Amino acid sequence: MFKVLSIAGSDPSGGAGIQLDLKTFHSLGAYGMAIPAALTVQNSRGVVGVKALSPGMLSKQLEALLSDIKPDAIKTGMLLTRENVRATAAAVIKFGIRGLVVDPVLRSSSGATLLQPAALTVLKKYLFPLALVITPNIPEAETLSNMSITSGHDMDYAAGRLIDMGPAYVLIKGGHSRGPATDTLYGGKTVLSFSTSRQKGAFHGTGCALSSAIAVFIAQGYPVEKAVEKSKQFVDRMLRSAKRVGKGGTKYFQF
Ligand code: PXL
Repeated sequence: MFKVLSIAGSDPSGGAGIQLDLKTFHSLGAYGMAIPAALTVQNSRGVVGVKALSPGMLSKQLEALLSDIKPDAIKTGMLLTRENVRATAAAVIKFGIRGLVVDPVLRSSSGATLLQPAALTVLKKYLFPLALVITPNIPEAETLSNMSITSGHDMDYAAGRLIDMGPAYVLIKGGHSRGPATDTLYGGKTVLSFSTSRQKGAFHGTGCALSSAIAVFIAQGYPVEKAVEKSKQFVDRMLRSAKRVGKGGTKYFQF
């Protein structure tokens, strides 16, 4: 049995955050655990409020859990505050977690802040060096590398800057640009591109599902290149069967 932990935000509508992460872990055959680093107030129309778990509570929960049930991989998502980023990094070091997948979630599609600007530096300085893979989308990669990305060359350059921050691999998700949905993996022997055809519509939780799937396949022992390939196939399958669940326009994954 492979055990995977999500440290991320709660999305009560079930379409993103720890709720979606747990569904993803379960559907891929892993034993799922989750700590909500923050709560969101949201429905299918978007995020209207956020509140962080206190860093003391996060540290206590990490200590209680990791000293008892060691996960084979951890995925982080919405951490919201600098203190929560630090608490997460400290626990990863203390418990020697090697399969760390960091989804550097900065904003929701509806524009809500999911990582406070004051947390950006600690994310880059303390959490990225511990990560096996980080999975920014293009707007996130731009913010994190402090440059705009308008060409393939820009993306390569930004990826170089991100790799210099210490993660073993960087997966830049191109889903927000036009054309086929191409994700590019840096850090291995060669740069690898993974393309799937673009599905019509707006989707909720795609990044959460991808990083959670990568964590499951890492836990199962796949090399990062294969874990990413399998995760991309999984997300593509989920996109094809996604449906609207509420009154908002975005489609949610159906398991
Ligand atoms: O998809 C980014 C994201 C991550 N985590 C939580 C969210 C969202 C977007 O709304 O609510 C908890």
